[in-house]
Amino acid sequence: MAAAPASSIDLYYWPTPNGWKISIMLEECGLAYRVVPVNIGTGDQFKPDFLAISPNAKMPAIVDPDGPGGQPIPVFESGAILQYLGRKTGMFYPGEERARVEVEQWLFWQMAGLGPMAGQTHHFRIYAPEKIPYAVDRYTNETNRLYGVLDKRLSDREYLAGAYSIADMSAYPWAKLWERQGQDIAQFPNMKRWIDAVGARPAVKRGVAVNAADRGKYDMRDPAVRAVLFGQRAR
Ligand SMILES: N[C@@H](CCC(=O)N[C@@H](CS)C(=O)NCC(=O)O)C(=O)O
Repeated sequence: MAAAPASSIDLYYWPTPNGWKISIMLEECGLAYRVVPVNIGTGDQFKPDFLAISPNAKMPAIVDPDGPGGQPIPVFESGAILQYLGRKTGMFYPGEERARVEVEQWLFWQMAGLGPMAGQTHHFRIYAPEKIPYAVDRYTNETNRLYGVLDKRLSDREYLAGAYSIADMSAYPWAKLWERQGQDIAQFPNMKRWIDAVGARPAVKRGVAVNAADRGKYDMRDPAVRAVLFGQRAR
């Protein structure tokens, strides 16, 4: 493999929906980057070097060696990374205030709504050792409600903020997993059209394919993996 250029961005990454947001954006922008795998099933997220970059012990994170003032800058939280890369490149994150607010509303809707709720839906539907009907219903219903909001928003525009943007890149990786969230996509035809359109973009395909084989590196049923991912408390 050819060496990455000196200015390439380090992407701390594992192939999950939050990781894909950033691999997609880097591909969309044509930025040079080097993937640093963070195996969250075996605890790489708790290593001191990674915590110095991402104190919340979650990936994704980046280090841009060519940050403001030409100095390196670390960034964690996928929404903040998308905004940073959008500002850095001037791509997929418009500068005009009204257009920017459109993007930000839907970016934050994803960060605070769709992502966390769909994540809990995955947890209680797929990973929880016992199926707790109240929790399964609560999160499946909330995900369904959010899908309704997304579908309505997409009823009169192609993408969440009109033009394709970081808002779409944040929501697509979660929305494409609708089956795991117990949803029937036929109920949301505008959302389905949008999932197909975003998923057909070459950069999105490349972004989702980054280190895809790593997904098989651990088994969520393995008690050691479950202890790492689901047994966390303040350190
Ligand atoms: N709000 C964070 C969430 C990141 C997140 O939840 N990452 C998960 C994988 S999708 C992770 O690193 N999990 C490891 C852990 O929970 O220990 C973001 O959007 O960047």
